[in-house]
Amino acid sequence: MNDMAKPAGSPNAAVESVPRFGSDSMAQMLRALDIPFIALTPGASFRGLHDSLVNYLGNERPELLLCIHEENAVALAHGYARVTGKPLAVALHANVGLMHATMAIFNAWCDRIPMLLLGGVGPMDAQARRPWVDWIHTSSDMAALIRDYTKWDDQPASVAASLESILRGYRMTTTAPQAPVFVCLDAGLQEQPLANAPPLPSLERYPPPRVVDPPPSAVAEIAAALAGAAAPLLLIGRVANDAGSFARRVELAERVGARVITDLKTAAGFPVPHPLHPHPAGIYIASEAAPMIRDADVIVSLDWVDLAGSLRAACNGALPAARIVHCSMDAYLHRGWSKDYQALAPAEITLHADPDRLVAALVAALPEAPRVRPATPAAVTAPAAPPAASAAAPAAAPGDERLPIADMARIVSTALGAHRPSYVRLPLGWPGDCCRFAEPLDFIGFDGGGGIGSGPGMTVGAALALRGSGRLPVAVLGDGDYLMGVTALWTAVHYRIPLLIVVSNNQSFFNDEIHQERMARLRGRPVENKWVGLRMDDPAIDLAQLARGQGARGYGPVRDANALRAALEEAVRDVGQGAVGVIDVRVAPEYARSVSSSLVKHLPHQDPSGAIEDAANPTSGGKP
Ligand SMILES: Cc1ncc(C[n+]2csc(CCOP(=O)(O)OP(=O)(O)O)c2C)c(N)n1
Ligand SMILES: [Mg+2]
Repeated sequence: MNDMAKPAGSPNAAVESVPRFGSDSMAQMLRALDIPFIALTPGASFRGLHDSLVNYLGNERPELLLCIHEENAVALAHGYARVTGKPLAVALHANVGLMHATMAIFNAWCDRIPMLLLGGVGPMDAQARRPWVDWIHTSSDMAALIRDYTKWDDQPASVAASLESILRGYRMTTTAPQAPVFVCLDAGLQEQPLANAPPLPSLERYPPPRVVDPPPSAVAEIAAALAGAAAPLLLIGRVANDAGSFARRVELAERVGARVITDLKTAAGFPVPHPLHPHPAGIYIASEAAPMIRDADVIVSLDWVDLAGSLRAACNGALPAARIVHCSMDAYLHRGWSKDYQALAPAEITLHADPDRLVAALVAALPEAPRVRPATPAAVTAPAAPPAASAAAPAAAPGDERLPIADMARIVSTALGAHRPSYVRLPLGWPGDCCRFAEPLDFIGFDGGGGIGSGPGMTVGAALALRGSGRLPVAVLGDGDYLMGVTALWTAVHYRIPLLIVVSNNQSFFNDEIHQERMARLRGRPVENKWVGLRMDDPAIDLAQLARGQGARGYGPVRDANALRAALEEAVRDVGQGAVGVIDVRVAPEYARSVSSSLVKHLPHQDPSGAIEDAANPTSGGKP
């Protein structure tokens, strides 16, 4: 950490050199693994480890990142790994801290994110327990709370076994398919004095496993299928963020003339402005992109999230005619409790392999000269820059103006375009023409598990990873998401992590207004009641003030285009100088039609056909 970023009061490094307690050795193991940060909300069940990190390692590598809520601590690690592909550690207090963290762990699990979760527990020796509190904060199988959505867990019974567990957990979480792991450290072992510390396992003797390449026979078969295809299609899902892998995907698409679809559940994996990527990414398959699936003769899924659901949605419930290749290691994580593995995907060729290794192997196997590209689809002729915001604001009472969400999106995209924005999060309803991601990290992905409240924490983690990169970390968050995780801002301010949050503030958990409207329509009940129990008004919450209260800069509420432009200009300048900025933008409660219809069509029993068109959304009718 550089001095500018270091808050006052940080202890000096390397206070002692010989481990004297169990947790000194555990901390040393974390440093050996080169884990840069450990996010935490404090708790006595890991007071031994906490002391070792501060007073034995000197609060460096790993450095403590204090979070106000465990959910934010885990979300921070999630955002960090989204950018770097690398795990952070998170320390979680016995029973209650882990309970607070569960939703964020579920999000990270669904998103296949590496992270090393360290719990405190006990002392497991009941004779050593303090009255009351050590008993309510001890459980006999703490990991049971999260076992169904972690890759592995352990509760080692000696200091030496704890070191082995931490190492094993680290290797497992960083091995594909990645997911969080949990090592629960007995408070008694952490605080155990050591006459002779057990030796740290040597990392050279326990290296990470070699990555397995896809079998050459399968590569040859897929390459031949692609080369002979008239209308090949690539579905790019969970893939790596590095520039080389990104460029190889472009190379592959160009060599075989394959069209490409990306989505907003995963990070930017292909340049959206490319002629072979004709339609903007969405959370669901957009109606314009669906014919590409129906018309394809070979489809290659690179770990596409919910392959079966996407294919069915595009084909009105049927399966596409294409021959399908599905390259994913995800099946190794599938369990019974959570159904996040989605419907069973049809695929003539299924490969349990790293999708980027498959792309590299295919590029090597295919002829170099690009094939004649298919005619440029009409949608590609859309302008490179997002269209200007509409001049006319919707009719509203004086003093209660609100921007259409599409206008907010276009103003934000235009204002930030020159500042190398890295979008950490975009809300439902963000128009496709504002998602023209051209490079890795232009967009970082979604939350994995659909758990609201992760936005602020993930943004802080991503911004930490991007600090010093020259990129502007930006998240456009719903007001509900912002409010649930708002105390993550303090962590960003405290550790000098610049970032910009734009709150798409419709003063509502608006997503559910669409559902309530749908229910009312289907049941012939008053649609005008759809907002009851969902609107956050009377009093309106001052979102900018909540930012200022934590030492961040707060702007707004802004209600019109000019005020938004002015706030963005000021915020970009402030964030460039190291600030955490939050702009409260009052937006009209509406989503783009395609998003609204995607949401309602997934209500059970109402649209068995999975048809993409939907008429029942007058709120957004007529809007793009
Ligand atoms: C923890 C959690 N609680 C409830 C939900 C259900 N839910 C899905 S979207 C949503 C509304 C989110 O509100 P906001 O962030 O303001 O976005 P908006 O829909 O208003 O654009 C809710 C409550 C959820 N996904 N996660
Ligand atoms: Mg909202």
